[in-house]
Amino acid sequence: MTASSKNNGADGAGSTLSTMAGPSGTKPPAAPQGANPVEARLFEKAAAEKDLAADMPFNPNKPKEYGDAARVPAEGDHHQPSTPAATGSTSSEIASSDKVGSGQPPVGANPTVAPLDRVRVDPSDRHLTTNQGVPVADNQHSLKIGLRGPTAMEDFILREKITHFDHERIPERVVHARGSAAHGFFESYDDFSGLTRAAPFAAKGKRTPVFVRFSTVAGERGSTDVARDVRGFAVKFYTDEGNWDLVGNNIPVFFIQDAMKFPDLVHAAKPEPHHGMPQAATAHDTFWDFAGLSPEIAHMLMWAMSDRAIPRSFRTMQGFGVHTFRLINAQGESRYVKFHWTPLQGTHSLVWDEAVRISGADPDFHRRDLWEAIESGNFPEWELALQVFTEEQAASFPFDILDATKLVPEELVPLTPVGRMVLDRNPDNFFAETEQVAFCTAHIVPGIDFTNDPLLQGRNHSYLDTQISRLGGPNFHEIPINSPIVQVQNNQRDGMHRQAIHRGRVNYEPNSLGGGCPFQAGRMGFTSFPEPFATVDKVRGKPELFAEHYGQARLFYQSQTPVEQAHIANAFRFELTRVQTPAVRRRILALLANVDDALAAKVAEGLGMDVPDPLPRASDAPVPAYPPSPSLSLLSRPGQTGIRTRRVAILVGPGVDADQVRAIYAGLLEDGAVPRIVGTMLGKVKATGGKALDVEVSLEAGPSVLYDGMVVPDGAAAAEALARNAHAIDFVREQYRHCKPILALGAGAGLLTKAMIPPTLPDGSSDPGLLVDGALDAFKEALAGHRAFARETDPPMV
Ligand code: HDE
Repeated sequence: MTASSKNNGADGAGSTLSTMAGPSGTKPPAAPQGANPVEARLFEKAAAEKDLAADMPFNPNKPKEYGDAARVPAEGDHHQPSTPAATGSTSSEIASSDKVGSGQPPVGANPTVAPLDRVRVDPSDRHLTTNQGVPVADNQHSLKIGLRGPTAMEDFILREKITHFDHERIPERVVHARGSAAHGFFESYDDFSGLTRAAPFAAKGKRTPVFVRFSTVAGERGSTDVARDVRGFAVKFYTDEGNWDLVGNNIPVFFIQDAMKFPDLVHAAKPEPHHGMPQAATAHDTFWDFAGLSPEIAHMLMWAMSDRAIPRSFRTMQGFGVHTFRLINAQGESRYVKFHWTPLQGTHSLVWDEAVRISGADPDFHRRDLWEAIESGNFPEWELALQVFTEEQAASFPFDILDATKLVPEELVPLTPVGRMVLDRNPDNFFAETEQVAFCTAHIVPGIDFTNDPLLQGRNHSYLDTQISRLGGPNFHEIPINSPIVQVQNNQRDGMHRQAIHRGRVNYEPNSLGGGCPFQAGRMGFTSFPEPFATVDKVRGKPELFAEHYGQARLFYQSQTPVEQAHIANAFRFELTRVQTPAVRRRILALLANVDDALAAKVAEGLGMDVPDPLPRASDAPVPAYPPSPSLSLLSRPGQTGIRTRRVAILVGPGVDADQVRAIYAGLLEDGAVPRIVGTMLGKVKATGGKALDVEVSLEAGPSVLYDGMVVPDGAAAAEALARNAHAIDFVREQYRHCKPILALGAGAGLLTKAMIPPTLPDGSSDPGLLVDGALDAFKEALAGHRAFARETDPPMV
């Protein structure tokens, strides 16, 4: 080969070796002879890059961005690079090492979204290191000048450890700070693609991984689980078309109708700003002041003062999407939808006196319950049902489906079950998963869409925004618990704590230098429902139907059983008694007078006040009369899991019948209940026949409120000994007062007598939850029935 022919192929090679300017010819130079592998790749890369750019002489999609053509988004123009080198950042990426990896570029891949396995850490058989991986020889001492000397500034090991510790906390969620979460799956009952193209509903039996976080709303991160409060019920579906977050509550309606009022609502409900009290409670002046001046709250107050606000367990709560959403199928047809989660465990609640005591005995009551159930393989399960309705149906309803203070009664639109959700795995690490998970109502997938509910529209902004201060920047989607299971490919770059390392120089679209990639997906991507709008003005305000505040509050109250109605009245009495300003109390009574006369009268009596005139109504339209809706009662869903996971205390003292205790213990375990032998203190208790029993929990460490039922076994000496212990007497009385099933056998009944437990119900009939010398099976049945509310009196007699 002559020098001149060699030079022909190398024309412009100098420009390839440089990062600025180059010849105007289109033919790229070949690598000079004897080029090292990196240099050779540089030439290969330059040639391929030029070819790629030349593949796109113009942007063919531009005309499709305008007018009607834009209604059906076109797939972005894109071209395959002839070699991976074309889209790389560097030609030197082929250099490999333990740090940079194989040198083979991961074309078309974003490994930061791989399953959590990639970040799960286990230290077995490993020595301690610094965050830089340097082995730590001594983890007991800081570096000092002499044993008694000052600490050396150079102690980078101490400084790294302390500095990290100093920054371990992140801001808590501004609402819903206290929560607990678990992993699981959603399984579709069928192919529902006629209704929606959303991936989780695409096929019968299809499973989609989920992460679910339950929460209270008002309390701080360390507050009690059992405050009277709404519960969050947030589900993150890791679908194969991206993450879908259904960020709901355990109550299907909300306090307010427009996002503009949310900061006011939350300020009023949170601890009062001057003295920071009370924690996790609405029982104070500012909340009720706001409430009485915001009568759209009436319906929500009925729910929030009901036993829904003191659930027995996260596992015994319903969940609701609250807002009306849209379902869109592949043909682009839209229907309205409301989402309902119904627990297989049934809907069960605490009673208020019990909740107050649990806050002291075990403020982690719900967190522990969820954890224990999942650890023992009793996976909680919910059925997802939809209320699907058309625009025409919606127009015929006596309320506006964009108003989050209204529900769609099941009598108007029945529920269609579509799948089940099972929570079968606890998180490895509370902070990494439960604390860092970031839900957002705007995380939706093709097949789901928003409506114009003004609360939902505001939420769509708020959730993403709040993560930026809570999780420290815009890259929170890269935190492993938040990353989807599908590819994430876009041109968003940089920001605090960026994890992904993008190849190539293309971080914009359209581009030809990256073959047009990542390209817009076109029709297979997310498209918003093309909702038509009439000619309207830009205004601030609410539609007229939003002005009716009482019809559904009345519907809810009047659909409750007498026991539930009594609990609602008592909750109002409790909360308003704690209020200090009479005018605030009076306004709420005036609000209740618009809901139900008997309720208003009962609450007024409890406050030593008269019922004032009803609050003036915001609308002259008649209050719609809804037929009662029995499904609004908690008692309408006893559940299908019997006594599984119910906690039962077997109270023992010296002289107890050990054989009987063991038989009961085994009998309860058999059906999945969790028996515990409860005694005065830990250690052996001498039982009949020279036997001994091991106490598992003391009366002091595990008081009555932590159990769903109790057994007092036979044994005269034991009953007498327990009767001398005030904790045991309290235990029995609280079990009784909280309407829990009690089984007393033989001499064990003596303890009930000492505790002054009435042998019959107040009306003289037999108490179905009080089984003296009853069979274990009858006790189990009573336990499955949860509570003997018929025993309840106000005030309690025991
Ligand atoms: Fe939320 N809400 N919210 N909310 N919400 C938050 O987001 C907000 C509303 C709900 O377990 C925050 O990440 C506004 C209704 C749940 O992490 C924040 C409005 C419903 C959770 C926020 C509402 C909810 C939150 C705080 C009125 C039931 C916990 C931290 C326009 C359908 C999610 C965060 C989790 C959390 C704002 C109203 C449920 C500040 C502005 C209605 C379950 O973004």
